[in-house]
Amino acid sequence: MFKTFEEMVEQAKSTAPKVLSVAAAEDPEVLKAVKKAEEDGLITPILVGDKEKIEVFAKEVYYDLSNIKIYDEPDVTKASHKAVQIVAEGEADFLMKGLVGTATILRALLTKEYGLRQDRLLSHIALMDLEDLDRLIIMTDGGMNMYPDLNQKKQIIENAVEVMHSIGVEMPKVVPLAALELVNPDMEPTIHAAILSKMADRGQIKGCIIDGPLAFDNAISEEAAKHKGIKSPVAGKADVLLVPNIETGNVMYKALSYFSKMRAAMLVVGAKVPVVVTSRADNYMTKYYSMALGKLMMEYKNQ
Ligand code: COD
Repeated sequence: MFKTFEEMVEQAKSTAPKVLSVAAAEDPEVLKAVKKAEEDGLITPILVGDKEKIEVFAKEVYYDLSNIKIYDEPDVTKASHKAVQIVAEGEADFLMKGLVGTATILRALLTKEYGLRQDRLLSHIALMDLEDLDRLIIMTDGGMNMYPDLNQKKQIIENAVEVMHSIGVEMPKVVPLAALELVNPDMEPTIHAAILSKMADRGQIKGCIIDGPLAFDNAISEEAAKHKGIKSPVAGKADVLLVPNIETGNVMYKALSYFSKMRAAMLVVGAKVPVVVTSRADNYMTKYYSMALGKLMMEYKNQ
């Protein structure tokens, strides 16, 4: 089980590089991340995008592209489809979003003909390494599913649990977050949380322990839970935080990244291969950590 990103990266480095197809690679932070991941033996890149710009930015970040395969496609939608096709045809092992909107790359990924979709929901996870926490924690879904219903929340949890298993957490503790710890019939997230907990108790969701509703403080702080008299196997020990909607997840992620010392790795999971999906504003190390996690996840799925 990895407790820090250093351990995660070390593990990812210990196996042969995997081929990564990068959609719209014309961005200095993307190229810096790809360069570092290549130098560290994590990946072998295939770049898709505006070749002229890729070459200009590569010079800026001192990246020698002479041995790198580049597909010239200045249109970001077409570049996204090309990058997905490269994975679908087996030329690359997994996929990364570069300087393109999340919805654009996700639509390319969801295109049925490419065959990367499976019969399950795709969802976004952010694995976070927080300075004041002694473990890695996932927040989901702050990037793909906007207003998930109960069935979608079940699948979002299952996807996050699979990622936790891939980093060695055998029985992750999952908290469906709400604004309080009691079921309030007027607050849907509390009702969903209670049902999801019961579904896990009855074996309808496997490989994890779920208990909720809990508020954020009681999910991550044993002190806070104790203070409120909450008795729960997951209170203060959450490995996975399920947020009720995309806004909560997006705001939580951005608040943590601006106001605390946080490192993050982000993927869309649930397809045949993991997809590195970071915000365009995320720095190169977030993209690098995401590649490391993507590689581990890919290897876990292929075991
Ligand atoms: N998993 C599996 N299949 C899906 C999913 C999913 N999460 N979402 C849609 N599909 C399938 C549908 O069943 C359908 O067959 C096809 O894909 C198209 O579905 P639509 O019409 O609902 O798809 P879109 O293109 O309108 O929306 C899909 C997006 C992923 C683009 C959309 O959900 C979206 O824009 N999400 C938010 C992304 C975003 O802006 N994030 C920004 C925060 S960083």
